[in-house]
Amino acid sequence: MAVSDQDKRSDRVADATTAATGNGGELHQQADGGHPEITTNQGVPIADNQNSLKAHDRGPSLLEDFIFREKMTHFDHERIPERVVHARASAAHGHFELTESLAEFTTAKLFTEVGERTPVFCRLSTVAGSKGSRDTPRDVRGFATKFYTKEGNYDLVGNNMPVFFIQDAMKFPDFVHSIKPEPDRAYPQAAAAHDTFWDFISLTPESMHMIMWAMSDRALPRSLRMMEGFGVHSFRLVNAEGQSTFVKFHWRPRLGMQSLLWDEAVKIAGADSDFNRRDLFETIQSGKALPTWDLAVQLFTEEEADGFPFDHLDATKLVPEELVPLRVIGHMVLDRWPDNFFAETEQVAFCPANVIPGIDFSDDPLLQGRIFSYLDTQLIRLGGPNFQQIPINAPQCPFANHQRDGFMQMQVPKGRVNYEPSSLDADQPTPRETARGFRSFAAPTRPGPKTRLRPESFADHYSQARQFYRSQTPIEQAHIAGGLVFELSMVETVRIRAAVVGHLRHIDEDLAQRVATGLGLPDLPPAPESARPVLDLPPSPALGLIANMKDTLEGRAIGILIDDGSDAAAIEALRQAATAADATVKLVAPKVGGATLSDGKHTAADAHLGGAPSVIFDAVAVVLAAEAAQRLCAEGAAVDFVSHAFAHLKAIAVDEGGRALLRRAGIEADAAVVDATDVESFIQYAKTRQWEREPKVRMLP
Ligand code: HDD
Repeated sequence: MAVSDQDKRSDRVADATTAATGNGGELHQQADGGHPEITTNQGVPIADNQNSLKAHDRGPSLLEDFIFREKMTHFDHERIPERVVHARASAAHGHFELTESLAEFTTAKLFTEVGERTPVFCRLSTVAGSKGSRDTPRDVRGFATKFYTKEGNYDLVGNNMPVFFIQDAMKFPDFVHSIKPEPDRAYPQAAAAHDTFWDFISLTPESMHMIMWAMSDRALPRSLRMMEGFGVHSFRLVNAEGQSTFVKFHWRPRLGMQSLLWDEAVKIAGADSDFNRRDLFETIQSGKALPTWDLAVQLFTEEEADGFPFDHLDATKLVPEELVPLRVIGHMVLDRWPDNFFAETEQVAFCPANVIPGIDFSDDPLLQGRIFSYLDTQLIRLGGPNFQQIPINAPQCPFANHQRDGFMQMQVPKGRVNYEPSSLDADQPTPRETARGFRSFAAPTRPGPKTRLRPESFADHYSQARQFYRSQTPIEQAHIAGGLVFELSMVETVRIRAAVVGHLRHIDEDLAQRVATGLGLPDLPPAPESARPVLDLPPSPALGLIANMKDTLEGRAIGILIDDGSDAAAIEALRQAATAADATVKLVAPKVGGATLSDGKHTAADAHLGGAPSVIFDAVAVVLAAEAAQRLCAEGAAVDFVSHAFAHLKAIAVDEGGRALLRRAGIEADAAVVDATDVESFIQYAKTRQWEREPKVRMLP
């Protein structure tokens, strides 16, 4: 039966009210200022966007339907290749403000003009997973910042860990292949816990330092706002006299660091696979506890570097803060979510080769390879050489040259001169012989034969790994051991498990023993030969995570479980105290419509109990009337709400009803399980995890 004219009309009306803008072109505003008119990409008004053209009402579709073909063809081409690594990410706009000038060391205005605000776009990613993978795998996080400076775009493309798995870019494709899903079975997604990764690692001793970081809770950030960032490599700053100083960049979160527990991360993956993205979006929309990092630098000369007991050109080494202290020079605030995910977060193209006058590269062989790789990857990913013209990639300062044509050229250069030098057009861009232009630092090169040798100075693979492990608190050490036991338990080849434990013996015998015991290995495997004696470097407190957490609730979340009859005054007191401590509060109820509280008023819930388990909160409260408590004792999600909060070392506030739920969950209250009326204690406990509870709720290796 044909659709009636009446139906067609209402279809069209409904469509028009939600009309999109076509393909990013100008909106076709109605003369009366009403909604935009939907058109084809050629600007032809579309009369019916719901029905394709057919020979008759039940007849075959007609090839001449250019409106259908255009719409479908564009849809068929909507996807571009995802990044081979760092595909999953969230990003935001913001600014960087300089507070201390580095004019003594660099000509880069970004770092010399105090008070200057430079626009930035910052993309924070996981590494191994695909674009649609979960936010909370055990993984390194990418920390890429594009500074739109007055002297061109500067990209600082770092990670949330200061070292890397390999020393030479030549190994990068193998490393990435090994961590990605295995090529025959196409799993596991977003996980290092499988044979090929650990096979590669067991044969790559230089990775051991990074493995310590990756097995620590730094690989499980609670929020992208609560992790550090590092430029990793040494770069050069070059001043007006042409002198160079090495620099390492550090981003330090104003909210302090916070991490998830592994069991929590696993459960969050199911409860909210967009956990970190949602957190970033919601916080930027709210304008509170905005993502803010101080930018700090470590500066050292070539001569100082020559005296370090390691080679700073080796990206598996860090420069301890005790050796070269950090200087905070400014801060970055992210305060604007992108208007369109694809146009900005997906199409942004970072390149470590994007430096500006006054900043230059070091000879780190990992960095040298990156200088090539990123531009190359953008050419295939974004389809050709004009990707710089995409708004998110274009500089915000004037730019001009004679690069022409190519796929998707958006500019319309005028005139006959597309070369330089030229005498035909005096207005053509030419270099200016001023200090403004980029000039590479005139680093002396050593005479000698070409070689593929790794330098001797890169040969110590274990000393800094040991230093990292021994700088951790006992809890953090247990978590590293636990991470290793889990990961290696997922490795099917027993020989590989044993080989990794062999390497651990060089780092710390006790760690190796704990992991061997956790894996049920009958004997401690032999340690492979180490090219260098392993040094006992002094512990560095800066390497710890717990030591760098802040006792604050700012930017964190409290969940309050309520139901009909819950004590309205108690809920209000908790809410007020948490809000005063700068936390967000969500009311969780068995019905999302809410509950009628003790004061007879109906209160809407922020979340349904089934969709808001306690893993998504930093601390929880349970305020229940006796009858509701009895009901919820028979609801698994409610019992899990408290038992998981307890097992994840969170503070819990309960009234009588809440206590009934605790009893049902078999929880023996400790100091951080407080009465709901003791709001002050609850807020105090909620600021940190209850680490001392951990041995009672978890078998630590
Ligand atoms: Fe890389 C992406 C960080 C080594 C090759 N890398 C990428 C991103 C980050 C990093 C944050 C995502 C950028 C974005 O958000 O779009 N990569 C690092 C760090 C490294 C590192 C901190 C070591 C210190 N990377 C590295 C090496 C190579 C690459 C040695 C190759 C020689 N990285 C790439 C890439 C990617 C990339 C294949 C994938 C997508 C992209 O570049 O744009 O070119």
